[in-house]
Amino acid sequence: MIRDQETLNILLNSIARFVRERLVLHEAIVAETDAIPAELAAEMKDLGLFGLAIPEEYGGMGLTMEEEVLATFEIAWTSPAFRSLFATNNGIGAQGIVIDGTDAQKQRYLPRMATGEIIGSFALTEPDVGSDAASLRTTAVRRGDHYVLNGTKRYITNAPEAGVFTVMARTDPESRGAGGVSAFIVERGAPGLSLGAIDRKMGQKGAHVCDVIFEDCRVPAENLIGGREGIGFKTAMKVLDKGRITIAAVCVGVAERMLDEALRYACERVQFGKPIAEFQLVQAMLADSKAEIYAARTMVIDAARRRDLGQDVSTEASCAKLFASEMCGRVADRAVQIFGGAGYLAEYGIERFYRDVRLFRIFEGTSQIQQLVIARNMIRNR
Ligand code: COS
Repeated sequence: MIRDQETLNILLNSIARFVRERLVLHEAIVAETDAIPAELAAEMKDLGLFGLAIPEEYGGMGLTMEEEVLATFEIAWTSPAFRSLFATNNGIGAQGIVIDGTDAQKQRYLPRMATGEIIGSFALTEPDVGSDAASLRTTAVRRGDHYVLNGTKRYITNAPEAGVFTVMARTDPESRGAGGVSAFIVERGAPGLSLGAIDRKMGQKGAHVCDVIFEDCRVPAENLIGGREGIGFKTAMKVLDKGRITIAAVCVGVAERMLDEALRYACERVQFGKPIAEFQLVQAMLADSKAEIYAARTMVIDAARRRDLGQDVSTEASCAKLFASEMCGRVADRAVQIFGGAGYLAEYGIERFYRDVRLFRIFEGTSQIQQLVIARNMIRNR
């Protein structure tokens, strides 16, 4: 749902200008140094990017899902690592509080997340628990007015920068499944919380991931999200429904960028006496990419609109994430192919995107998990 097209256009234009005039210039240096310059982070804060999807009453922009995906298409016209810095505040790092938090929890954390003063992070995955998220082993035991957490979380995006974590832990040791899981807000300084070394990754340099370790970590009972035990897995799934639509939007934006680069190169690169864009086999790669991006874009907007209408979008979110992330991989592969030898060289930048986008088929649910969610919902709703 778009509330006011004119205001939205102003926002989309200012994001597009910032991305193209500031971020694109810094792509190579961010990849080389594995760090986003502080002045760019400050500019992101000034633009309000940390609070795009945080409700206005807590200092954010309160974008609807449709508005957010349109903004995300623009944001994703560059290295995905830039977006990663503020994405968890709009997505998985804050939405547990937005969706299921108590008023007091919202008041305490969301305003600082909306400004970017603190970074939020989402801690679900563990060393032995990935796709089968409901079997997580981190425990949370109530002791008076505190819970004591023990366990390790793995591949946690933005953990090195995070000021606050949404942590899924098992409060009911008798239950091995989803019903025994609760969600907690854990502050960075909590006694017993420590971080592992920053992981070295295939791509998305500048975005950081590490383990989060809880050793008798004391968390105030008032930080139990929603104030109720046993609903944490559902909170995580609701957060991921939204997250999957946003990741699909990122896939569309990055794919558009890669296709733009491939088209430009194909029009400039001359072989057999003419630009390679004039050869039909190259045209097929360009055309297939264009059509698939259009399809993914349309799916993302439809899923977003349905979520704005309050519909259950578990199926649509998974369809969009599955199709868009696989599409993005194909577009990246074709872009490298169109660039030929140059596509394999770091200086042209296209191989960096090829590595960056590989993650989209894995995180926030692998393609195989999306297939499983879609098929299960089909069978259930038959
Ligand atoms: N919204 C609200 N509730 C949901 C939900 C959703 N989208 N999806 C599931 N639930 C509820 C179910 O209704 C069920 O509730 P009841 O017990 O009251 O019936 C409960 O949550 C458990 O669901 P389910 O039985 O489907 O859980 P499973 O363990 O069988 O499977 C999958 C869940 C595989 C879909 C889930 O673990 C998953 O998404 N895994 C991937 C995790 C992931 O994306 N990790 C990425 C890391 S985060 S970046």
